[in-house]
Amino acid sequence: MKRRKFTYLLATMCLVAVSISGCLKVQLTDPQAMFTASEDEHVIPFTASFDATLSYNPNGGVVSYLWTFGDGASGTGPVVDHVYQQDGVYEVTLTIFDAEGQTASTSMSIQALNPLPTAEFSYTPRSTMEGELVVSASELITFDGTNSFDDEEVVSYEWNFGDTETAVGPSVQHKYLYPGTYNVVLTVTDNDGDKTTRVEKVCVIGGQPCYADITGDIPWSNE
Ligand SMILES: [Ca+2]
Ligand SMILES: [Ca+2]
Repeated sequence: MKRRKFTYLLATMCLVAVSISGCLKVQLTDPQAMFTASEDEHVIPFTASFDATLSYNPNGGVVSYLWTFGDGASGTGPVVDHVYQQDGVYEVTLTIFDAEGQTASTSMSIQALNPLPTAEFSYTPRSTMEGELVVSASELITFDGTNSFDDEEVVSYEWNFGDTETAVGPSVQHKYLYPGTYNVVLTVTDNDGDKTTRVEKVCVIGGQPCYADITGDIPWSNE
């Protein structure tokens, strides 16, 4: 009975000791690095603002903030701005320092997105008939996509003329054999492999060739 009481007392003492040391251990001594970003995904170029004022140090203030933006640039201070000029995925790292030289770090990924290319094209010769742009069957039409553009470079131009025929190149020629309305599709690809498509209806009429400078007074339009 006495022995049991002693065991109980010993266990209680151990528990108390563990709680005391546990309490001492729980006391935070390390600084904690934290930050927020105004943008974590955006089309370039863009400015991202980073705010580390949530960071704290239990033993006094944070004395300095060091940032690396993942693209070779760095900065200091609790709040910083950085401009991303090139697309890619960047790792932003914040390191904070306290007065005793202790440090803490944290990181975040920033996605800087590639701007998509823009597809534009025109075609000649063409005429206006009853307010509609038309081209003639059996006439050689030039499709020109050179007004397409990108923030860097358009590297390919693919054409689908809507009559099962296709072509490749910035400026191409095509002849429609039969009258009708065709969807011409130009797909441009930029140097990052991103694509944009433009679709335009082309109205093909039978009869003789007509030219872009003839508007409204072509013989068969007055019938
Ligand atoms: Ca790019
Ligand atoms: Ca681009």
